[in-house]
Amino acid sequence: MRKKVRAAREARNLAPIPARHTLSEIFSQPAAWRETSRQLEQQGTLEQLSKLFFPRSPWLFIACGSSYYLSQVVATLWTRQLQAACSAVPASEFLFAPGETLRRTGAQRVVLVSRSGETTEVLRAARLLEADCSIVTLGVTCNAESPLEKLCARTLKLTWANEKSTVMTRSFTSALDRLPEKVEPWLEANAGKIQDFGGKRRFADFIFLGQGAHYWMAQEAALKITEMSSSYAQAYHTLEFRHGPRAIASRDTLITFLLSEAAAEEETLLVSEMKELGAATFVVANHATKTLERASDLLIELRLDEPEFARLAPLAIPAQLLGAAVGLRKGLDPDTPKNLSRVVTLRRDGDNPAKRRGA
Ligand code: F1P
Repeated sequence: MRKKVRAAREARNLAPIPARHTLSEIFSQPAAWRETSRQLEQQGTLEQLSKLFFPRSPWLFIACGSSYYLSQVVATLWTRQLQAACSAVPASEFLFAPGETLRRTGAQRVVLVSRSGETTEVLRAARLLEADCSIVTLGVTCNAESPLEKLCARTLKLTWANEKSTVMTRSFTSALDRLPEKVEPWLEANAGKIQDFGGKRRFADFIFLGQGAHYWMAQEAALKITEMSSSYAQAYHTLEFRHGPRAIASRDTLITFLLSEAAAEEETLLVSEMKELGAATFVVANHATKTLERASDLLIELRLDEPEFARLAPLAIPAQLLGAAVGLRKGLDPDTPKNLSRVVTLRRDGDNPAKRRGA
C-alpha cells in the first residue's frame, strides 16, 4: 500500500501544473516592460531606428493573430500621437493583394511583427517586400535567431519578452517604462478578483467592447478568451453594439467594456442599458463612477495617471487572467490550448493540412 501511495504522490508531483507558464508570463509583464525599457535605452535602439524610419512617412504593419492586434493598436496610436499615416493588415490579406495594399496605404516603411519570427505568412510577406527596393522593412520579434531577421533590413529583437506559452501575453505588451512599479501592486490587488469571477461564474459566450485603440484591445481580449478557454468570444466597437449585436445580451453572456476617455460618457450609458437588459457586465476603467459601480457585475479600476496610450498594456491583463480562469474552470490547460500551436507554419502545396509545429 505504501508503495502505491508514494507512486501516486510522485505522479501528482510530475503532473504538469495547468496554466503554469501562461500565468507566470501574465504576472511577469511589469518586469518584462521594465527590461524592455532598460534594454532599448542601453542599446540606443530607438535613436538608431529613427535614422532609418522617419515618423512622417506612411507606415504599414503586417502580422498575424495577437501580433496583428498589437500592430493595429500601435498603428492607431502612431496616427494619433505622431500624425503619421499608419495602418496594419493581417499578413494573409497583404499576400492576396500586395500591390493594392501598398497603393492604398502609400507605405514606404513596413514593420513585420512576429513573436516567433517564423510564421509562414509573415515570412512570405517579407520575401515579397524584399524584392521591392522602394520599401524599407523592420522586423520585430522575440526570437533571438529567426528567418524573419534574415529577410528584413533591420530587426528589433525583444528576446527577454519571449514566452514558452502558445498564447501571447507579455510579448504583446512589452513596450513601456514607468508603469511596472505601479502595475505590480495593481496586479496583486486585482488579479484574484478577476480569477474568482472567471472561475466561478459560468458564461455561454463573451463580448468585448472598445472604441478607438481600445477596439483592437477588445479584439485581442476576445482572442485570449477563445485561445485559453475554447469559448465563443466576439469584439465590437462599443457603440456599434446597439446596432444589432445587442440582440444576444443575456445573463449568460458576459459583456466586457474597455472604457476609453473619449467615449466614457456614452460607453457608461451603454453599460447601464445592458445591465437593465439583464446582461452580465465586466467593466475595466481608469476610474470608477457611481453609475459604473451600480451597473457592473465586476468593475476593475486601473487608477493610473499615465496618459491613456500608456495604459493600454495593463488594459490587456484582465482578459488574459479571465481567459486563464475560464479555461481552468472548463478543465482545460491554457498552456496547451486546444487545436493551437505556438507557430503556424504552412506548406506551399495547399491541399495538405497546415503543418503545425510544436505545442
Ligand atoms: C502569431 C500567432 C499567435 C497565436 C498563436 C499562433 O504568432 O497567431 O498570435 O497566439 O501562437 O501564432 P507570431 O507570428 O507572433 O509568432
